Amino acid sequence: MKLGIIGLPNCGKTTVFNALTSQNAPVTTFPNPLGTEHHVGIVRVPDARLGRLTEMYKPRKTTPADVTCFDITGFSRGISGSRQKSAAFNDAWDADALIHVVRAFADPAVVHPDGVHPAADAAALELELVFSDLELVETRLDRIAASIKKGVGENLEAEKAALEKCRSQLEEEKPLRKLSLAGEEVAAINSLQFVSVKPELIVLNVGEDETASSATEAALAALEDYYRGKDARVFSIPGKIEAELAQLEPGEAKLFLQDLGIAEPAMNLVIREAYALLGLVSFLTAGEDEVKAWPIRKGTPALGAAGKIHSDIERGFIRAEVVSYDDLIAAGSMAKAREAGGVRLEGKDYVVQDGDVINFRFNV
Ligand SMILES: Nc1nc2c(ncn2[C@@H]2O[C@H](COP(=O)(O)OP(=O)(O)O)[C@@H](O)[C@H]2O)c(=O)[nH]1
Ligand SMILES: [Mg+2]
Repeated sequence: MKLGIIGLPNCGKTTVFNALTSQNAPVTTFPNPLGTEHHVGIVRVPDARLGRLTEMYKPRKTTPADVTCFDITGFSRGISGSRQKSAAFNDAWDADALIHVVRAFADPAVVHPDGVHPAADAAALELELVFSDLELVETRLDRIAASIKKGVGENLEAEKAALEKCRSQLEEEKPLRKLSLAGEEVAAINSLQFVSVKPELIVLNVGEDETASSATEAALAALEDYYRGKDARVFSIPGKIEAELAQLEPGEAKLFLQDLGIAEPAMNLVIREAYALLGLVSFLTAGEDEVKAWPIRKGTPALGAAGKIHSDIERGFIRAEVVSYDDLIAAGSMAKAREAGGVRLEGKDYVVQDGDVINFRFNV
């Protein structure tokens, strides 16, 4: 599952990418006109449960769940009407969910053509996504009309009906994300590379001295107003500080946060929300060797979860021994949880829940 970062030039996409991935990809004060950078990184999902299990098991290794993230360059005002649009739109289409960075920081050293107007900037980029999708719809509808005219369009009616629904939605400047289509309608248009359909999370990138200012409050309110009913949540983070924080050793980062009186980086919340936005939950495995969180799609059965660990475990699956994280912590140890009857034996169809601590029994 992949997160793509989008936003207008110089809004802080690469900065947010660095904060998410602890990388140190180069940031620029001038947008790269060629838009050729394409940073890819791994986002580790912060999970306090891993800390508690690590205290309990003292494993050699602790491994958080992770997802891939990439930094998409090339979006700008008017891009949907230009020929160079393909790379950025393809990248956005390739993502399973989008993080849309919106600039709020004022820094005059960082070029911003028409001044900093977060809600207007966000709306401008959303419109590019909508226009690009509308163009896809219209091109496809033209082809379908031509086929029907030639008498070879009899099996295109379902697709045509679905596309017409999409067209009215997009003509109202609304993203396809909010349009509810029936299963067969979705299937009929699945091959079109729509981008406004992607789940989206908005990150307002605020200046380091602006985290609680009235300007930030106003920008957040304006963004929330714009996104009301569009099914996208809005967060604010001081991107530059978060990127610097992500560069520190864990010990140093902890001290830094203590000095600021903050429990955890603002980015952690964004990451957890993005993880949920991708439709992912974590099951946990715990032993002396390793404590680990495994990302699975919500609704995955035990057999599928077993396959995440190893195809042998899936193939030789016998039972899953499952205890919820809360029951394990309440009991104090696996042995005590077992005594208390908190450990269940589940079959291959059991739907794995977020925070299930699982030991698979298998035979190969
Ligand atoms: N002062 C300040 N500068 C920032 C912040 N976020 C990004 N920048 C600067 O803005 C410029 C553009 O950021 P970058 O991440 O490269 O933007 P991108 O074009 O969207 O990838 C760089 O010089 C960053 O250091 C921020 O929160 N505060
Ligand atoms: Mg960049």
